Amino acid sequence: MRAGTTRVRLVAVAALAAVAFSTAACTDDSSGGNGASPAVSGNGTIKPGLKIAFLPKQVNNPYFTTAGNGGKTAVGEFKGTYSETGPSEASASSQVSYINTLSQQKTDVIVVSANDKDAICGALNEARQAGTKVVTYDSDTKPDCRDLFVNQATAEGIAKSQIKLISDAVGPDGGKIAILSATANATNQNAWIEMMKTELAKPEYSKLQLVATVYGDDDDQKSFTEAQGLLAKYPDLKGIISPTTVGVAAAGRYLSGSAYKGKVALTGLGTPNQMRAFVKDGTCKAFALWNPADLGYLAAYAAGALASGMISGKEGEKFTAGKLGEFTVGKNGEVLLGEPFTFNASNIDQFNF
Ligand code: RAM
Repeated sequence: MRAGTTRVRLVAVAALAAVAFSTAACTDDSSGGNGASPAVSGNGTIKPGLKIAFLPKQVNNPYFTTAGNGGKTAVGEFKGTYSETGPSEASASSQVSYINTLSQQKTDVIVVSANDKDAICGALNEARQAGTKVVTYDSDTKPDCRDLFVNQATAEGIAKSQIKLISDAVGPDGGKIAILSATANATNQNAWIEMMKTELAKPEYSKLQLVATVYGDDDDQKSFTEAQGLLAKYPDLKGIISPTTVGVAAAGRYLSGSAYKGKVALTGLGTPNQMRAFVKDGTCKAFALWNPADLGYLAAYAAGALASGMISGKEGEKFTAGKLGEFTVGKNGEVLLGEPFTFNASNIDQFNF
């Protein structure tokens, strides 16, 4: 894991250093097929013709559209067939029927961001028994329902960045803060929130008091209403952390149109395109994310390597993910993309996703 992690970090740092942020500068990166990147790992070649289906938490979310475009590019490079399908709501069991259909269609790999770590396990394991491989990306299931998890960043890394960002934005006097999350079952947000609580227990954050965690369900309107509700209940709130691209944009919209603009700090995990206006008008000084296109691209290569028998999900296995380079499977079948990146007024205009 170490070597792989270091390599991944180098790749991430290199990607972030230049205008590049790799595919970040492109809104649609789906040309595929003409890539210079060989679909090769240390252990063979990805088979052409694989059917790779992306199943995001929900389809009407720009974050997942960008991730899917990265996946489509990768699948094009190794001459497979890419598809995307999924629910319009990120509720716990909304993905089950899609998994069943994909399995019946003899999909080689389902690449899924799980709305619930347990609710889709039965369907995924049935699909696996029928010969489909399962890669989770973005939001994991229990490890025994999938072959690999492609993780965007460690929960510790994300939590540290979120707490540092809210602490800097609120200022040295600290005060009450709240979290506006996605759905109550989301594996990824729940892991991050748990680590944020650990981080908040550190002495340097003793002046920050987490008073509430609420859920906007990755629904724009519900997230807006929840942000409004937080301020109604805690008028002396000093900051909101929203570790979801849907939530942080909705909270930005609420705060920027309210008397709390510039008074209540906002940070979270957002896309530059959804947050640009709120950074420019002073509602949000800084927020974080990784490159969703790279996450999808890496997940697709992992899927291809898995379905070609080049890797099986065991710790220490290595594979090459096209332009992103070599990755190593870590503990619990986890592959790590890199570290979160911070966006602020000085760099946000370099990004378009
Ligand atoms: C939303 C989803 C996704 C999460 C991002 C940060 O788009 O909840 O799972 O990773 O936010």
